Amino acid sequence: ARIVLATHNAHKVEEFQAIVAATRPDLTVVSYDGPEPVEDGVTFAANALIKARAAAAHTGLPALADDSGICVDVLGGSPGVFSAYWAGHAKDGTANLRLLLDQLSDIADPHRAAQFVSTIALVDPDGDEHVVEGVWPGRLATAAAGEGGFGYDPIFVPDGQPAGTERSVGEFSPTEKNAVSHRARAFAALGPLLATL
Ligand code: ITT
Repeated sequence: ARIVLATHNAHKVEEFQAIVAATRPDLTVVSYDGPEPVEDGVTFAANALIKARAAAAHTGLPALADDSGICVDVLGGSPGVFSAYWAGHAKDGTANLRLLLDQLSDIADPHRAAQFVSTIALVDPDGDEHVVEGVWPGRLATAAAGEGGFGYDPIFVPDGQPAGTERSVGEFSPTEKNAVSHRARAFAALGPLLATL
């Protein structure tokens, strides 16, 4: 089956292509270069639906959209839906992560808990709509490390790594990240819904 991926973020496209190839090779993911709707929702789900509806309407294909971000406990879940623009209007990943590190500069390790969240909307051209979520728990590092991935990856240290060997997602290979990321978890949660396409 063919499915359109409603994102203009090249990193997300790359990650979805890899996740789909590894877990659902029967699906063909088509990229979307149509109009970009205004993302004025206040939740990940609302924004994911806005993007998926626009792409489904424009292409006539089932559409997937991911709205995602980093949620820091001690900031009450921020940056959250504002992750892409945390340091201003430009989508400058380095400025965003620098600001977040500054905001946490007085916070000691046990209180640096954070999670990456990916919310995926699946919208059928007939109007069927579904929303699923994937969460990747961890904590914020005190300095950026690694060149891999995008956005906040260099300052996010996922849980579950043996003590003394902990790395940021910026230090993960794409294969490592795409096996366990918030995006991979959300995509896996779509499973049965994709079977019907
Ligand atoms: P589209 O709306 O076109 O999909 P976008 O980059 O604007 O692209 P979002 O509105 O969902 O997407 O913003 C997500 C932001 O959250 C993204 O720009 C990063 O700053 C951050 N983010 C999301 N997933 C991430 C990941 O896997 N690693 C690092 N940062 C991530």
